[in-house]
Order: sequence, then C-alpha cells, then structure tokens
Amino acid sequence: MQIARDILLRSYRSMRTIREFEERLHVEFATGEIPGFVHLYCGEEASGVGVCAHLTDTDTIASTHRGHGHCIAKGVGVDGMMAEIYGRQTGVCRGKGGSMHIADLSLGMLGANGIVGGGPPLICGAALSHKTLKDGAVAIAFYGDGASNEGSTLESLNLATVWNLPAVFVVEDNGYGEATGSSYACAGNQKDRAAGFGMPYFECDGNDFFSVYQTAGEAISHARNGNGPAMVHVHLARWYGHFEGDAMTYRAEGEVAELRADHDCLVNFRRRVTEAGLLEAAALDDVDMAVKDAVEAAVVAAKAAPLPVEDDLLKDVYVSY
Ligand SMILES: Cc1ncc(C[n+]2csc(CCOP(=O)(O)OP(=O)(O)O)c2C)c(N)n1
Ligand SMILES: [Mg+2]
Repeated sequence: MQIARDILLRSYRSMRTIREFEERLHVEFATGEIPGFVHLYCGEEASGVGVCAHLTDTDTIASTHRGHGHCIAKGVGVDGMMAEIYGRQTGVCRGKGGSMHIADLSLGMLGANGIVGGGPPLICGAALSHKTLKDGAVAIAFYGDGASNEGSTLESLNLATVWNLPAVFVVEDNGYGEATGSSYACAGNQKDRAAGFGMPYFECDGNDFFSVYQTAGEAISHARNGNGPAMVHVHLARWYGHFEGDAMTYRAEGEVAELRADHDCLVNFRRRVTEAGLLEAAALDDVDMAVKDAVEAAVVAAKAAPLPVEDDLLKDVYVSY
C-alpha cells in the first residue's frame, strides 16, 4: 500500500492533535471549569483519522458522544472546539452545544451526538441526499459497540441497503458500553449483522492507522461507486473512563497501562513510517511541537472568551418563539 507523504503527515498531525487535545482536556476537566460531561477519545485516534483521510468536505460524517476525535479528523479547528467545550461565544456552535454537540456543517461534520444510536439514521438522510444530488459523496456513521444494539442503528442498516445508499457504518468497538462489556451485551457478532442486512463487512485493527486506512478505503470506494452500504468493524480501546470522573472499577488491573505501553497508535505509526523511510523523525517532532502550542493557545483563548449572553438564547434555533 502506497500512501502519499502529505496524507501521512496530515494524518499524523490529526492523530497527534486528538491525543494532545484529549490529554489536555483530561487535566482541565479536573479543575471543574468545564461544564457538562466530557467523553475522551484518547487511544482511538487511528480510527477516526484512518477513515476521514479518505473524505472531502462534501462527504458527511455523524459522530457520537465521544466525538472530539471525529471532529478533528474531519477538519474542525481546535480553537472553536475548545471554546465550545468551555461554553464560550467563540465556540464552533457559539457555546450552546458543548462537548457532545459539536458540529460544523461547512465541513460535512453533522455533529457529535448525545443520543446513542443517533448517528446512523442521520447518515441515511445525508446519504440519500448525496445520492439524489449525484454529488459523488458518501456519508459515514461512527458508532460504538453499545450503539450497535440500538433499534435506530439496526433500522438504518436495513434502510441503507433497501435504498442502496452511499453509506458506511463504522463500528468503533472498544469492548464497553459504559461499564458493560460488549462480550456480554452484543448478541452474535457484527459480521453476521452486516450479512443479515446484505452489506459487505470489513474488519480492522484500530490501533494501526494503516490497517484502518486500507480497510476503510475499500469500504468507502464500495459505497462511493454506487454499490450500496458497507460496514467497517474497528477493534480499538479507550484509555480513559466512559466519561471523565469514571473510576473504572470494572476494568482489569493493568489493562490501561498495557494498552498505553503496547498498543499506542501514535507510537506504532512513528515506528512504521521512520523504519520504512517514509517520514523523518524530525518532521514528526515538528508536528508534535506545533500541536502542543496550538492546543495550549486554544485553552488560553477559550478561558478568556466571553460566555453567551441572554440575548443569544433564542438565536440559531429553528423555531421562533
Ligand atoms: C439512547 C441512549 N441510551 C442511553 C444513553 C446513555 N449512554 C451514553 S453513552 C452509553 C454507552 C455507549 O456505548 P458505545 O456505543 O459502545 O460507545 P462508547 O462509549 O464505548 O464509545 C450509554 C448507554 C444515551 N446517551 N442515549
Ligand atoms: Mg463501546
């Protein structure tokens, strides 16, 4: 598999940005200054980035409650995201959405979503519009193993095949829905679910950017070429709790330490590209430093930005009261 240098560098930058953003949020959330809930994507970076590396701004994605990584992978800037999470006027949704409702329609990012199983029906609508407009775009739903059991998800798999939609269903299987293991909660398996709805099934290692990139590329080409929907099952792991503040008493001792030590997608990526002579360590170091500065600047700016005022309350809503 040949991947152009600019795609490799861009993908590394996205993965590093997600990691830095999330590790920083973990620290900032503990200060009590951030309102609402925060669900971190740390450890799952290669999934969002490996999929979105194949997309343009015309393609659409729908995300989950664990949405920061998908936003960054689709090109949303860290300044607007950080301000949004802090609930500030300068946020990408003017501080009214918060962590779980970050959206930027101009980039085809249809939104993080507090409703588990909310994304798959949305992308059926988006995919229908791509098909009707003949714009050559695809719509992607990211959703978790827990969300894979929702009726809305299963109905969407059905509808996507019935309407032969350019849709890709990306199951980010991190083994848990909150504190419940997917081995307990998911009947059968994702492969048979895809087959049951008549769509091809692809599977990849979510700790390995190259595995996700190659597999997602095949599934996205399938959908883009008019062959109907596909499912991509990504095996990955979350490094933090379900939400910030989760004591993770349901996880085995040493589980997260082992993930960090042996299954870090950024370490894997760096080793692979430097050993193969595809990118130089110095170029990656430059990215690391630039990203650190960008996230620091985003936090400083977010904390200094004004909160929404009462007059903003009824702006940007569909209904006038
Ligand atoms: C319809 C609905 N049911 C329940 C919840 C509460 N809830 C929030 S996240 C979550 C678990 C989701 O697990 P999964 O889809 O595997 O995603 P993960 O958190 O592992 O990324 C649940 C049950 C919700 N937000 N929406
Ligand atoms: Mg899960």
